[in-house]
Amino acid sequence: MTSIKEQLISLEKHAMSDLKQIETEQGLDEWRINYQGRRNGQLPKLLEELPKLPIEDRREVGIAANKLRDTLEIGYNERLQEIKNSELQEKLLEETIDVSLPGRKQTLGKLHPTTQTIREISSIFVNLGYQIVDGPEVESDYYNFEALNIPPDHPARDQWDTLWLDYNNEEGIRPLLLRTHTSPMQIRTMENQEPPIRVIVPGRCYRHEATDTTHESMFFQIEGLAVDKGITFADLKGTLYTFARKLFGAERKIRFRCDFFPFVEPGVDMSIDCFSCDGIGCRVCSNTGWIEIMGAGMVHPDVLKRVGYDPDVYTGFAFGMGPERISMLKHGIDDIRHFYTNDLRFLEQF
Ligand code: FA5
Repeated sequence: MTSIKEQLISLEKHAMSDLKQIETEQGLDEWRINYQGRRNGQLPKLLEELPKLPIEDRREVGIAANKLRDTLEIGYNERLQEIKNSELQEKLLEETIDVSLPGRKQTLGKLHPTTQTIREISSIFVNLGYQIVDGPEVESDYYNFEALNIPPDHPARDQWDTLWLDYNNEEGIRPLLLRTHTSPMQIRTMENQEPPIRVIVPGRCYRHEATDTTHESMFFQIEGLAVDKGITFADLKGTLYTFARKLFGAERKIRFRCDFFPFVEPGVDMSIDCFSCDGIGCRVCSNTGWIEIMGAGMVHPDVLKRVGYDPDVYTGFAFGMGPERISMLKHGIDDIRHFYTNDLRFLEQF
């Protein structure tokens, strides 16, 4: 029968060779339980035989057993360290940053195409001596309609249907609305300053629209107003021709036609020949060959009187244009709805 001493030597040999194969901390714990575990560990089990030994052998075997326990403990700790180091090494390798790789491209935001067009149009008028002013998008019935010669029940209200809001203050309930055009700012400007006036007003407008290729329910307008002594229809035409030539180039055709707006007399609409079909007629221009870009006219004498100006002394012209339609013309965009669907494939082109 092999002696306990020999069994201790064999146990050490096996334990140390097993230890070398272990690659994980969990494996290492299992190894420790197998050899040193209090209940069924191989070393404690062997030592249960110790009391059966003759007294003179016990001391020697006890020393050898303690030595083995230390060896196993040291082996365990060394292997644990090795495993931890190799895990760390792997982690470091995984997390290594290759500094020679090119960086990730950052996409830069830019101005919306409508904003770009508004700025371009505004700068043309600023160079002609116009001032840029701003006005409220939530308007009263008075400024949006009545002061512009559109009393309740006037048929012109039908084409400018919008969203209404009730505003309750000390004077009672006052109807407010989302403005349908920037023309209310004609009144507000004239109420606030004396002629000479040269202003443009860019801003959002709202209408109850069945949207199509050229109509949105939220869109922008740029209003223009010039009031002074001796302003005539020739000034209106001259100013708008100059503007159109600056913006579109001399080759684009321009057309004025009579139109009706209750707050001007006479009234006109100004159109540009269709960019898409060069005036032949297509889906974009509803087969007319022309795209209307603005309404204009001489400020109605009743409007001047309402703000306290003497129409025998002062005259003026006003115009209102849609920058989205102008953007469509300039860039060959065939549907106004692209502007506000937030599709980056569209927006990134500008
Ligand atoms: C008006 O809104 C008048 N206030 C313009 C005006 C001002 C006339 C001063 C005389 C004097 P109109 O409804 O035609 O008119 O609109 C003017 C321009 O706004 C149109 O030519 C078009 O370019 C743009 N526009 C009108 N409705 C829409 C819409 N639903 N979607 C996009 N653009 C529009």
